[in-house]
Amino acid sequence: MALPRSVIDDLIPGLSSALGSDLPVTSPIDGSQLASLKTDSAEEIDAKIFLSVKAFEAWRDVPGPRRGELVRLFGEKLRAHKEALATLVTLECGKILEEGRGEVQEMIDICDFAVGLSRQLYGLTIQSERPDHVMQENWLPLGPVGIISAFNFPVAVWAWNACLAFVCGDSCLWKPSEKTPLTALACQALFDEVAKDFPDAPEGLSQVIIGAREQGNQMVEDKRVALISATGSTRMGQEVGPKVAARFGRLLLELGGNNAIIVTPSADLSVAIPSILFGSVGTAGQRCTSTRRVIVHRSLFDQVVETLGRAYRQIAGDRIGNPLESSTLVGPLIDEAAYLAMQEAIERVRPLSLAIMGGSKATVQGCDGGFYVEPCLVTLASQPPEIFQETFAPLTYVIPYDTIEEALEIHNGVPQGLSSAIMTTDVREAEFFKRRSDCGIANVNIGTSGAEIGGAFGGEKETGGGRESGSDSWRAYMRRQTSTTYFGKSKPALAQGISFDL
Ligand code: UN1
Repeated sequence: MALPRSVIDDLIPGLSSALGSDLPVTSPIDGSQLASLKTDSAEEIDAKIFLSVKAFEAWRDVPGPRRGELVRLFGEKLRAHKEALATLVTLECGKILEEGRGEVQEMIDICDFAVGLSRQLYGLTIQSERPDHVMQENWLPLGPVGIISAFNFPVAVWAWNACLAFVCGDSCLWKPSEKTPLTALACQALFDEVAKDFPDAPEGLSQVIIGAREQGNQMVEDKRVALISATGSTRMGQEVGPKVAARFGRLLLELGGNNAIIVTPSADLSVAIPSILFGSVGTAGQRCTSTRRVIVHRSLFDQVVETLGRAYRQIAGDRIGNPLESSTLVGPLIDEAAYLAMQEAIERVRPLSLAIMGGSKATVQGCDGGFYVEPCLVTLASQPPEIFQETFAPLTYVIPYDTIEEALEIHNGVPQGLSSAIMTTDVREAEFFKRRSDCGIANVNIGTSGAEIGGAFGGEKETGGGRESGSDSWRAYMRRQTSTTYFGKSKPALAQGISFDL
């Protein structure tokens, strides 16, 4: 199947001005080059940050619902270009087209959410202890927001951040993964088309910075960027976090996960198995929410391993392939480095494992330059520290447990804390799990991946503590102000009953 490269020019009309020799962009489908871009120079980044400050200063005074209208129009634009953008997502990051569509849908959903939110950025009125005083809590626009996104959700995670930031009155600078800059340019072009007919939208409200670590770092270290929202590995977070903290900037981190599903004796396996399967091998295991560990009650261990094994064999049989083909369930890994990291992780755990199924390189006809793998299932007698590191690949460890307390101990025994799930029909077990799981997401009879945008998304421990997307995550993009007003006529009273008379 020839790659549908025409979507690149269709979605990025100004591509020629972004071309250069610095950054070759390849498709993980077959390793072929899609384009080569020039990266932004230090001066260009400086100018973009300057423009972002100017854009913020204008945009913050536009009424919230009007800001929401711009996001509504952007959502409409995305609806109109959903199929093309989904195709470009697949072309550039390799996820299957169905999931590419899902990702664009996630952008549309967050647009809708943000439009409603634009009329609901509520503050508080607070009872004052003094007569004729009123206290308020106001939420005010924050400033330019720097977004660093990862290759695996090249557009949705930006939209979670940007759409909330826009309705909150902020401008945005986006440094996409160097592996997926074309999808970023496509989103920027769609946004520009909407913004050009929207007189309230200042120039530079949304901008893209093309580059890698060095270019992202310039934004991270620049005091003018009020919030850095970064999605990626724990290692990246460890680098970015102290730099932003040192300049007293705001930080929102979405880092690695090591997500587990606990399968209890009362689990309905017709619910559990598909959830484990989608969580483990969906997106070729390249979601931060992917299922990395399955913690199974000893009474069901063999049955679960056997059933999963059958499904894995079926996938290895004929469902690994070109992600543009509708029969494919598992597309390629992003690149060779990802393939090697998976092999290394398998070798690390091999001496400790009971059995290893799959994990070999798969050949896909017509996609010779791509890195395709058979999903890998590793059974272990207990949880070793060798599996504490996140491996972005379809590599899942199955571990037995005897008591629910022990299951939670295994579950919480990793450094990350993003997503978790339990398969149970026992309400007591479910509630125990929700109270004890140390993750930001704790699902019952639902897998670890595929969260809806309405909830706050993020995790604890080495996942970084940030929350994005739904619920009250918008607060990260605004500054909180406490304001006390005295409307009396006599000498105002002091708080805490202090008298200070001349
Ligand atoms: C990510 O992998 O960085 O919950 C985000 C999910 C998706 C988002 C994943 N809605 O799996």
